[in-house]
Amino acid sequence: MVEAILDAVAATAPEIRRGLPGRRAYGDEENPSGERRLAADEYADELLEERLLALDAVGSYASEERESVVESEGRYHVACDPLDGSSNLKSNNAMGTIVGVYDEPLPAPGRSLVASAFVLFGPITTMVAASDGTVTEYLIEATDDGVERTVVTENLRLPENPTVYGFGGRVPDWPADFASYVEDIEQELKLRYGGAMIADVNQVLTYGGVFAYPALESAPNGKLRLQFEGNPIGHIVETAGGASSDGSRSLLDVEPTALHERVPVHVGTESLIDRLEAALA
Ligand code: P6P
Repeated sequence: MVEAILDAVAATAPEIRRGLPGRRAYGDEENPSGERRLAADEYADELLEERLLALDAVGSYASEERESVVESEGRYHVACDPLDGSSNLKSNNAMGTIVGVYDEPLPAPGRSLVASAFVLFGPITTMVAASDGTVTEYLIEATDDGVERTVVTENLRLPENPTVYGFGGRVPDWPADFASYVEDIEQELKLRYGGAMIADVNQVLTYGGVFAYPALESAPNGKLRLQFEGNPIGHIVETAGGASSDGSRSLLDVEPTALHERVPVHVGTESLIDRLEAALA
């Protein structure tokens, strides 16, 4: 059942990627988080809604682009960021799709995730998926016979020694306690920040380190959404042997209150997340 959901997301990826070149313009509407919506955002959202709700396993579909949940009959509840980092389309940088498969109606706690995945539209298209306690990386290719999902990394784990960091928000908008944490980290690691969470998190999964879109003075809950970004990415990083935090607890332990609520997101090598929580305590 869960595999069918991951298969559908993988099968839709090449079609989303092929649709990007002609959809770089902003539409007239904003998403429920008040962000301008690209034609590509709408396109990816409509494709994923259609493909996922067609599955017997899917009982509801929600996305960053829609105000409310679309109900159906199946067991699992899917939360999507159809095109995370879509503002990178104009500059031709990486972006992709985030999916969380919850076993409870949305908004749901991260602990009810049975699978999480992101598709990364980089130089090649890959999918990183956490399910059954392990993280797997796949190559996604469109072939004459359809879409192939080939395992390239089994039991993906963060490296022992961290190398990279990437922090969102503007430096003057960082609270003093986070800024002091950054002063230490930037002495130790290399900056890797590209404006699409999943591309930056994939650097952390590959090289070890920490990604954060923290609480800001102007936005105490940060920018990223718990249901569509924080929970699935936190689930993937924790399953890969790392840690996640909203600043004081695992993202998966944050009790949800609203479908589009924002949460400060910090994910990466466990020792770096421990140091972050000590700095914000
Ligand atoms: P900023 C993309 O819009 C996103 O939701 C995340 O993918 C990314 O980490 C963040 O926002 C980028 O935000 O403020 O750097 O443009």
